[in-house]
Amino acid sequence: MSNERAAGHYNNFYEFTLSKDVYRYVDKLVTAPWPIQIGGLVERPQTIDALELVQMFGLEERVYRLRCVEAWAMVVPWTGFPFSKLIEKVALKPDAKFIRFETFHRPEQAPGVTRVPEYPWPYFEGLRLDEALNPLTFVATGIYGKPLPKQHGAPIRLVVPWKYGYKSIKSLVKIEFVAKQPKTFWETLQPEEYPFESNVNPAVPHPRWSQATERMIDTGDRIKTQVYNGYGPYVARLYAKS
Ligand SMILES: Nc1nc2c(c(=O)[nH]1)N[C@H]1C(S)=C(S)[C@@H](COP(=O)(O)O)O[C@H]1N2
Ligand SMILES: [Mo]
Repeated sequence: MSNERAAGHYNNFYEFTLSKDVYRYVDKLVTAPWPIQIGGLVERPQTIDALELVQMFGLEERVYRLRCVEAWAMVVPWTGFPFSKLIEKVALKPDAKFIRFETFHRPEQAPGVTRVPEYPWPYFEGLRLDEALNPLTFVATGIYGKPLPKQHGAPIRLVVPWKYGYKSIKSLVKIEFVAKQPKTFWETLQPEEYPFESNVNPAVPHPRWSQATERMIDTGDRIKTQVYNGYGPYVARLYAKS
């Protein structure tokens, strides 16, 4: 596993800053109460607080690799619950095929957004329904056995370990089930560099750099990147052309 301090001092969270020392800028974020709106193509749309979700589903721990598209990586123990538990609770309508996720938008608490006004805030992401239902897709409320520090996406975030890190959207406030593939934040800005699917793949270089290897943020070791970030046995069948 990666060193806890290193993991919490090298983050991407553009709402606060474009630099990696996010932990210096997060104090003003208010993380409780934290209502999350769950809606769209579901039978039981609802607003649930992050704490209530934890009480409802309980917590388990998962040690996952996290691979940023910028070719750095870490291995961290998340606590949380599988995303699929949430789907059972809201009951999907049959035409729900994708999910759109959204982060908070509070320029007074996260002033980084005002420094890049050309970005389409609030940060948003998306998954196919079958990707979201995969048992690896995780909702994290903690890391290293503690509640999530703000720089890691407090109080609640998504973790999709076989995709580049930007798919793992932090500080979630909205989950919407939809019929058509939603746009994502990075896809809106640079579709060739950050496509919707964005599975980790060492054989497909980013237009501006190789994805063949990655640097571990704590040790500095450079290691080979694995296809699907090493989770192929669990997810490759999602992408097998029939
Ligand atoms: N809302 C939001 N979520 C986000 C980001 C962001 O800037 N804003 N950055 C993403 C990127 S690029 C990565 S690599 C991971 C990093 O997660 P970590 O800082 O907890 O390791 O968060 C992702 N989630
Ligand atoms: Mo990233």
